[in-house]
This record gives sequence, structure tokens and C-alpha cells, in this order.
Amino acid sequence: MKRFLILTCLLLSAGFESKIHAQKASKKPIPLILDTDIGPDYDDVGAMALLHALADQGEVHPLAVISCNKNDLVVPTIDVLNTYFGRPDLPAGAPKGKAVTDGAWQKWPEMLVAKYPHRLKSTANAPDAVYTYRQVLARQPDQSVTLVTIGFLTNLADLLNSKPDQLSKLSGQELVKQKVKHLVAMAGEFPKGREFNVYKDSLASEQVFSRWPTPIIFSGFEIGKEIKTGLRLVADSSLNGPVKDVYALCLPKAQSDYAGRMSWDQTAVLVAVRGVAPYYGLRRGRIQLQGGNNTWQDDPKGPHTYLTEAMPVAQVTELIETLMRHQPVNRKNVSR
Ligand SMILES: [Ca+2]
Repeated sequence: MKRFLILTCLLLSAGFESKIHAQKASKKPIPLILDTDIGPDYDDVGAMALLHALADQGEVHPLAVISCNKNDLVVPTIDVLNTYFGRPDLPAGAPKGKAVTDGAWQKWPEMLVAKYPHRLKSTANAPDAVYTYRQVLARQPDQSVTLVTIGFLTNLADLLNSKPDQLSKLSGQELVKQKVKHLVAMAGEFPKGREFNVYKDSLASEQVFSRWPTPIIFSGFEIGKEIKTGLRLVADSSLNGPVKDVYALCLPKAQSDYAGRMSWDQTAVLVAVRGVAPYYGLRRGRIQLQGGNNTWQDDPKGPHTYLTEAMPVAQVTELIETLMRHQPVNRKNVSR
């Protein structure tokens, strides 16, 4: 009897799995723009690995990876990862006005650009982020684009403030309203807190959160804080590449990372591509900012939602780290 039950469970779960795969395969890849500060922390590296892993599985169609950080190694770092994963031609961009200029204390971007091929040698040489946003968005179908920010809100504020030009007769605000389905933001702490991505450019955060014309889903500090990744990636001798190299360099440098690095940015990419359920629940309302601190007001009709835990943390951790271990399927120019 017991054996029969186990067999039935196995058959049922196999059927369920194949149904999930069939649903995923039949879905069209989600058009997505990623905005990253890749540098001060290295969970952005994990998040970019997730983006490329999910792209290789046909779940997402990356349209651009844009820097919100003026540090000179940021765009070269993005280029290293895009090139490694076989997408060297993804449009880039970086802020041209006032912006944060932060590097990494562990010097991992220096290691990456010394070791791996890339064409863009400096963030300063990248096109204007607003230009790239307007160019990419103008060409997309209405309400189709998912935008993910895992850094400062600088570019998105500049985009909202942009004027009609040769790329589109719409203002930035109108262009976002027409083209962007929703924004997924690793930003804030809920129900209240003071979080890095929000306070580093608090004026931009304030503008974006008060004026963004489509829904915003927040992955708050408290979500990614619990998800420690990197140890399994580093310990796997069958793997190599820039993602493993960064984690292998950085994890031993901070005692707080003994169980792995916290994985804030990966959660934003995960829910942007696969949806909120079954990983998380949502609480609806409105974020409110004051000098880089945020609070929250519940409101059943509010424009914002934040993630709440649903799937056990260990299971999300396993899923994220498996995606971070993804090896490129379309490798070009991997070594010099
Ligand atoms: Ca980040």
C-alpha cells in the first residue's frame, strides 16, 4: 500500500512538473530592461546570471542592461557578463548628469575587466541612459515592457523628466505609461526602513515613487536579506566563469558572508520574469519617503505592492543559486 502511495505521488508530481514546463514553454519570453548599479555589492552579478539563465531558457527577452552608477568600471562589468553569456550586443547606457559613483571595496570589477573580454572600456563612453531607454521603449509594443531596477532610481527619474525628441513624440512620463507594463524595484524596507538603493539618490527615489505611471512591485531589504547564496557555486569544481570568480573572491572577505551573500537583486529579477506566485505574496498600498527613509500605507487601491514571504526561504535560496550556477549555452569569446 505504502509503495503504491509513493508511486502515485511520484506520478502525480511528474505530471504536475511537466504541466509547469509546458506552460513555461508556451509562454512568450518577457521583454525586460534591467537597471543596475553593479559594483558596490555583488548580488547584481547574481541577478545578471539569473537574467541570462532565464533568457537561455526562453523565459525572458532582455532588451537592455543599463547602469545607474557613474563609476567607470560599471558598464565594462555589465559588458563582461553580457559577453560571457553570449549577448555582447545588448544595448547599454549610463547616467550623464548627477549620479552616484560607487565602486566595490573588494575590487572584483577590477578583477573581471582584467580577466574577461569586453568592448566597452569605460562607463563614460556608454550612451546616455535616457537615450537608450527612450530608443528601446519607443520600439516596443504598448504595455509590454517589464522594467527592473536593482540600483539607484537616478535613470528612471531622468527618464520621467525627459522631453519629446526624435525618438518619440511622447514625454518620458507618457512613454513609460504607454510602454511599461510594470516596474519591479529592489528598493526600500517594509513596512518601514532606510535602504541603500533609496537613500543614495533620495531625490530620484522620491520622484519615481510619487510619479511612476504604472504599477510598482517592491522587493524590500527584508526579502533578500534571508537568502544566502554563493557557497554552492564556489564549491562546484565543474563550474567556472565570471559569476563564480566574483563570489570566490568576495565571500571570504567578510565574516558576515560566512553562510553566503544576501541576495536582494536576484529576487527582483526572479519575480519580474516568473511572476510573484508561488514565490511570494503581495501587500498593496503606497510607499512614502522622507529624506531617504520609507514608510508604508496600506491601501487596497494603491499603486504599489511589496513582496511578502510565501515559499520557504530554503526553497527560494535553492532555486536562485541553481540559476546562478547556469553556464552559457551561446558562448562567444569567453577567454582571450
Ligand atoms: Ca544592486
